[in-house]
Amino acid sequence: MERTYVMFKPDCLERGLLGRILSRFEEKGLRLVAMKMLRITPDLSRQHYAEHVEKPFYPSLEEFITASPVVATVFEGPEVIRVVREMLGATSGLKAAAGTIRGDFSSSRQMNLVHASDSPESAAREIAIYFKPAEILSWDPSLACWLQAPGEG
Ligand code: FUP
Repeated sequence: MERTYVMFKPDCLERGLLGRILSRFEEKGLRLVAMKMLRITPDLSRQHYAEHVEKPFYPSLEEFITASPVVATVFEGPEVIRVVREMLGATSGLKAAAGTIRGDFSSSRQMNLVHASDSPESAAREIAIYFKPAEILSWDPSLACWLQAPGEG
């Protein structure tokens, strides 16, 4: 069982797409184990995007990510890091395959609606930035037995 950090970015909230996009993860059977709404500050943005802070596009990225609230979540499931990245599609909405979230809803490289961790290391780092351990609620949905056969999870 893996966990991944998934963040619904300001464009997702501004465009009223939070419910529709969150539904895709629920419909897939991924387990929501943490959720909060917050406003990203410039400090938090530099922490989240540490690997991009020196890149030329960073100032514009910071302006975008701090412009409106985000919804921070953690999802749990087998291979969930890869599964969510595949559901999102390529970084740019212009390149993302039709049927993916970005392919269906975004036409931008920056305004690509949702962030998701790209490796177990970044998932651990990002979850720790946004959530205290006590804010992550492990639970067993009653329907779990109809989403996967015994031993598959
Ligand atoms: P991803 O892993 O798909 O979130 O994408 P990256 O880590 O490569 O980029 C982080 C964020 O920077 C992306 F959400 C989009 C943004 N970005 C730009 O705004 N301009 C660029 O040239 C590249 C990335």
